[in-house]
Amino acid sequence: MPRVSQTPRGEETSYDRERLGQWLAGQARAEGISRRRLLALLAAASAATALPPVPRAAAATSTTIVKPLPDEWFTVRGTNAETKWESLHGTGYHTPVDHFFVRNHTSTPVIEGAGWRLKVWGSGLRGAPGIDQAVEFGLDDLRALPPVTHSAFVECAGNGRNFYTTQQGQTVSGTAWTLGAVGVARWRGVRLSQVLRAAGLTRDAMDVMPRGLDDEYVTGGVSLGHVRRPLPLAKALDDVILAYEMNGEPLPYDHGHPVRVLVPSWAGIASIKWVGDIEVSAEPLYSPWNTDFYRLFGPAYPDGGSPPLTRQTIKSAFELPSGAAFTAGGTYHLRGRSWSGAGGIRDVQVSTDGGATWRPAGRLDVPRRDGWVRWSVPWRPSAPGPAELLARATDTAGRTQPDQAVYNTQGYLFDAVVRHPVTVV
Ligand SMILES: Nc1nc2c(c(=O)[nH]1)N[C@H]1C(S)=C(S)[C@@H](COP(=O)(O)O)O[C@H]1N2
Ligand SMILES: [Mo]
Repeated sequence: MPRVSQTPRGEETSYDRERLGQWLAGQARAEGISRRRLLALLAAASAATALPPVPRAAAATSTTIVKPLPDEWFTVRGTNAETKWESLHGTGYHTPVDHFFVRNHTSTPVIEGAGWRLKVWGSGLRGAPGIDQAVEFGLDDLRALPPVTHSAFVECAGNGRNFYTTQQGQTVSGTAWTLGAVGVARWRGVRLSQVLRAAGLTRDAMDVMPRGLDDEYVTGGVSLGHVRRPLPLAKALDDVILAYEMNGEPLPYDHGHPVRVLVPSWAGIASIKWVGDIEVSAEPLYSPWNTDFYRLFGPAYPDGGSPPLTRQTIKSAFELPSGAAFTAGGTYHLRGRSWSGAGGIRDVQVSTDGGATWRPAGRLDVPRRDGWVRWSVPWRPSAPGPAELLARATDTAGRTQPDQAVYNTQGYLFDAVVRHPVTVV
């Protein structure tokens, strides 16, 4: 019997339990993953040891990114490029496209808009078309639909991962980002809901899985296929955009040209770049990106890991390099930004004495969901020597950055207050 299986936000756990139940009952499909593998992953007693190692990207001097990556703006980490926070000083609310971090599993494909087609298919559509009978949309078809514009961050779930190690002494796998795997842009495109409805969405639909046109991701000699991650229908119909513009320009190659998915407030992996097809399924879908990756594994989490990650956590960053130098007796305006996946930022406290005393930073922006707040605080360092700057944000949902982030093996969702070292001379 047809059934609407939408899960409101905030109920991801029950959503996950339901889809796992369906999967075990043989109703779900998990292309590229064996049932045994999934069972081991989801039900085994020691999830952390069952995890395959996530390769650390080798240090690379050449990259697979199209745009220039000047040293002043980026730290290159394997196939990825992290924005240097000090390079955002003096830029506006939106991260300039040429400063925006890039997270590529493989490399940026150069795909022209003219020949590009989006294929929408699956058992959740009228007539249950296979990929060969997919409903197709060209870029002009999307542009003919009413446009929407939304400012939102894209942030890698592993942003801040390096601090699990440097600040908490823990070993985690994955790219050793500091805080620069985040940017806020003004995205323009069409609502995914509109495209899904035009494609013949039915009440049976449950999961929506966009897939990228970049190369298949190969790790440990095994191809995991094209980058893809299912979204629950409720989120897909809520605020997800198929974006073709970023900060008023056509989407750049590195950020998904001609069209990317933009999933506001969720982990960056949800925002599939270079989208080529979208499967709409009446059964729960699995990919490595909602099973092996982008779940929390570790002593604080259930066997088999947490439900798939959804919203991002809360963070703050100073627009300063690590080890920035200040002159004793000088007056400075320390600037930074704070953001959260759970709401706007309503308060930021700053300490310039390693956490002994705190004072409120002046907010330069109103709290905005899916965005960040820029802030500023005056500082007059007195004594020469090393110092630590700290910023602690609170969001409109009442979350405050803790002193310690809860460990997970892959170092996702770091939310603790970061101790930013500087020197007073
Ligand atoms: N097709 C495809 N989409 C992708 C990725 C990818 O490698 N391939 N990386 C994801 C991850 S992990 C992140 S954090 C964001 C990064 O978006 P950006 O490179 O535009 O900053 O894209 C996501 N979408
Ligand atoms: Mo990411």
